Amino acid sequence: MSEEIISENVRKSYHFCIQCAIMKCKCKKPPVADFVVRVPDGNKMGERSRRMRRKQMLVILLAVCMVFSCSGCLFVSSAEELYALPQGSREYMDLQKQINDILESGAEYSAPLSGSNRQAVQLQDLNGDGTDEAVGFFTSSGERSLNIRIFQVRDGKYDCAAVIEGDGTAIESVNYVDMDDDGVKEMVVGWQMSASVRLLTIYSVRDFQISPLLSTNYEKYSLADLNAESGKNVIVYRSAPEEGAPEVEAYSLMQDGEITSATARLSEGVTTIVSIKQGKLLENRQAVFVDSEYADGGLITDILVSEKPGELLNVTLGDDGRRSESTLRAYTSVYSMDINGDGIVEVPQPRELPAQSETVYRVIDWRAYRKNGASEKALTTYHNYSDGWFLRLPDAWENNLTIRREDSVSGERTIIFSKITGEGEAARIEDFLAVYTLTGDNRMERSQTEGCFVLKNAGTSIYAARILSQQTDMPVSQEYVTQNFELIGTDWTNGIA
Ligand SMILES: [Ca+2]
Ligand SMILES: [Ca+2]
Ligand SMILES: [Ca+2]
Repeated sequence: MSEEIISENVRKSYHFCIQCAIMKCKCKKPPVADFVVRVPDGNKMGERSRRMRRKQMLVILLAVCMVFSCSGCLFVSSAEELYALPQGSREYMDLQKQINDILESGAEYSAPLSGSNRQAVQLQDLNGDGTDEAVGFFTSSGERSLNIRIFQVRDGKYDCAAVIEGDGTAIESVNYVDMDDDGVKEMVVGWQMSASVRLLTIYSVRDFQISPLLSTNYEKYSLADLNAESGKNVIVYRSAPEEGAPEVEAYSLMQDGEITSATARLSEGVTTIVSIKQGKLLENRQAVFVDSEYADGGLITDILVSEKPGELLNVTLGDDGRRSESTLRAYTSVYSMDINGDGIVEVPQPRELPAQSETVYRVIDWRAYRKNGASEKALTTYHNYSDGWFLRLPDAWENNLTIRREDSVSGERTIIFSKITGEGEAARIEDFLAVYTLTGDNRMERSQTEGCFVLKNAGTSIYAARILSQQTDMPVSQEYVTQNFELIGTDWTNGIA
């Protein structure tokens, strides 16, 4: 931000009452926290700035709410207070009053249970006019008690423009997606009908006229964008019938307002879907990668593509059409992902290394797929889950690599990479690289001992390495290790709606 812009700003202090979760709360409870937001001067603020400010305040409020609701340190006493909107503008005060009226009439909030949109009141620009609508989720007494109210800003105030009513015990999830690219988002609502039955309904909300386009049972669903021709897709997953494989159905909304769909099957033996990701195949074509638990153990990946509306193919099913044999693996800690950031999703295929003891160590070959089901190795990693890091391995290490762990020193966990030649009694092991996870009080000193170099300093842990020897056919350098060492992130979202 330039000096000029900063000079136009004024600092405003907002008292944020954690006990009430309300900005500028006027309750008499002692103040718990204050924060300062830098906002443009009111006289110079355009409408866009005002909108940004309102959004900024709401984002901060929701972020703080999430922090406190996730940390187990809940000061707020009810959902009503948790989701109270900032009362800093006429529109929001008006919306808050309308919501209060709804709540005082006996309704309660009924926020979606899962997915990424879980607030009881959500802001979404449904009609693409640049102004957010507010979408509130409630349950009232009586039949069809679940209801979703859409509030639109008209003449500077929020009015209830449409209501979606539904049966069931809860709203399982909600998503907003413009399936036909007409500038108006469709609403995808999962209704929890009973403990085991879910109904997915896609609504058109064009001109705030509610029109159900489709209702279907589902176990899970995801949003995807498989090709330009079919717009954005809603993909529904249904559990397997008694014999056979789980069904997948991809829905597209065509320009004429009709829904078309296509079905495919996951592998026979799939029990539970654990991860759904969209990404590219080697041919640059978009695909959906579905990782599932398999039979009595292991993971299997099914890769789905759609070249045109009304078509859905599982490209990894084997010749017998029963299961995606090439992706089946016993090791279950890692799911398909874009491991090297090139947009292509790779499927992990663990490979056991020659062992030095009874403990088995594995590296992971990450395979990229083609539309015909063939695959190529993209790269190999060693994933150390217990210490939270992984290393991309050079191709030159592919043969003769062996790994062991040494944890004998307190506060120091070590993985040793070695070259192994010969077998059994005649095996010769030459260590060439050690990677340390240092956690003791003296971790900084240890990371600076001779030959040691720091890979990442993560606060309570320092990751460091030492080159132990140079083997002619297992090249290693400080530069290579530093550039190819990564911490395993905690944001491995599984993409399941
Ligand atoms: Ca709007
Ligand atoms: Ca649309
Ligand atoms: Ca990739």
